[in-house]
Amino acid sequence: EMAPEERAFQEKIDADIKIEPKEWMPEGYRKTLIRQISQHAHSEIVGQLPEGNWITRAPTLDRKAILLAKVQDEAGHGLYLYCAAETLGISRDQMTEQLLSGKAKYSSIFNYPTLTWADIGAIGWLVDGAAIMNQVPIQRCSFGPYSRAMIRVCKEESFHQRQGYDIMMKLVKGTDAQKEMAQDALNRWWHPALMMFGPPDAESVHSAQSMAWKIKMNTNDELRQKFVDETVPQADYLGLKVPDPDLKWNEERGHYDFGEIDWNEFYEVLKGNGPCNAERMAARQKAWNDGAWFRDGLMAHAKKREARKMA
Ligand code: FAQ
Repeated sequence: EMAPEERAFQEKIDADIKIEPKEWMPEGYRKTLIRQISQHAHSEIVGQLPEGNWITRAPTLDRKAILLAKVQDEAGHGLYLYCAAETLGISRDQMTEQLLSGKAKYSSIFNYPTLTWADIGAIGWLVDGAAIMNQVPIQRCSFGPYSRAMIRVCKEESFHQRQGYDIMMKLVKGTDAQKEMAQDALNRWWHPALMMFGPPDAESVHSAQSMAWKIKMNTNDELRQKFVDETVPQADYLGLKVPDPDLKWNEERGHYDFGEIDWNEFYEVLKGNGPCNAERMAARQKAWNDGAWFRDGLMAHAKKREARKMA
C-alpha cells in the first residue's frame, strides 16, 4: 500500500510533472538518482583519460584543438552533473570518495585503451553515439535538474559524435594502412560500445523501478537495438565491416539481428578486471591527492574570511 504522499508523488510522475530538489520524494528515488547521476558524472570525468592520451599526438593542429575542446566539454559535463546530484543532499567530496573506494561505478567503456589515432574517431562515433542514444530520452526524465542538464550535454555530445565520424571518414578515404587502422578500431570498440547500455533486460536489477519513476525512459535492450539499427548503416557508408558474423537485417522485425554479447567480459570489467581499470583509478586517485593542498587552501581561506566577518 502506498502512503498518500507517495501516491501524490507517483501521480506527478505519471502526469510528466517535474520533481524539483526541495520537494518530497521517496528515499529510494533520491538514492537511485544519486547513484545514476553520480555514476554518469564519474563517467564523464574518467572518460577524459582515454582521449586525453591523444591530445599531444593529434595529427594536425586543427585536430588537436578540436580534441582539446571535446575533452574540456566532458569535464564540464562532469561538473554540471555533480551539481545536479548535489541538489539531492550529497556533497561532491562524498561522491569522489565513493568513486575512489570503488563503491560508485563509472562506465565500463572507459576501461579500454586508446591504441591508435583511429580510436579517437571510434570513440566519438560509437561511444558518444551510444551516450546520445541513452541520454536524449533522459532529457524527458522526471527529475528537473537532471533533465535540464541533459539538454545541454546532448547538444555537445552531438558535436562530439560528428567529430568522431569525421575522423573515421578521413581515415577510410586515406591510405590502405589508414583504412585498416579504422577497421581495427571498429573491431575493438564495437562490442564494448554495445555493453555501455548495461546488462540484458532480464539481468537489469534497476530498470523496472527506474522506469516507473521515469529516471530511465527505456530499457537497456531497447536502446542497444536502436543503437545497432542506426549505427550499422553508418559503418556501411564508411565501407567498414561491423565485427559480428550474426549481424543481419531482419525484415520481419524491422531491426538488425545481432550476435550474442560476451557478458562475462562486461561483468569482469565491472569487477575491476578490465584492461585499464587499475590505470584509470590510479589516475583519479593521483589527481585527488595532488589537489589536496589546493582544497585545504580554499577551506583555510574561507575560514579566515568568516572569522574576519565575525570580528
Ligand atoms: N558500465 O540495473 P542496471 C559518457 C551497472 S556516457 C558500468 O541496468 P541502471 C559520455 C549499474 O550501474 C557513459 N556499470 O543499472 C562520454 C548497476 O550497478 P550498481 C555514462 C554498469 O543504472 C563519451 C548494475 O550494472 N552514461 O560518459 C554499466 O538501471 C565519450 C546493474 O545494471 C550514463 O551513465 C556500464 N556500462 O542502468 C564521455 C548515463 N551498465 O549501480 C567521455 C546514465 C550497467 O547497482 C567520452 N546512466 N552498470 O552498482 C544510465 O542510463 C544507467 O545507469 C545505465 C545502467 C543504462 C548505464
